[in-house]
Amino acid sequence: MRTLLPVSALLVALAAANPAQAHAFLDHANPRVGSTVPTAPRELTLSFTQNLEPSFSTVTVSGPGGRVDQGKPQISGNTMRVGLKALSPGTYHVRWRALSVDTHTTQGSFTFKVGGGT
Ligand SMILES: [Cu+2]
Repeated sequence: MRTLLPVSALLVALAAANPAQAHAFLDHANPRVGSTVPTAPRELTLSFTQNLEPSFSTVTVSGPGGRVDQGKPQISGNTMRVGLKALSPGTYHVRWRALSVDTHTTQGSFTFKVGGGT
């Protein structure tokens, strides 16, 4: 019976340390994750589930011809925005890394496609 106590205490501690929105996860993006857009977007917007720490949050976008993002993203609250060069039709790979205000780092990637119109 003595060994059961520490285990249940640990479970309670884990549950308490893990509230519903513990980290900044990607909530939605524009262009949307996995989508095909008919015309080339001029910017990429990522919205997270938590506010971001601007200095350590980054995003890169690369496509058939290499990197197409215009460098440092603008970050405001839970939103990260980066300008895009003129995109030709093809598949684009987005890689983001976010430091949330609670100092946890998350990262992820997804693709979207710019249609050729034919
Ligand atoms: Cu967190």
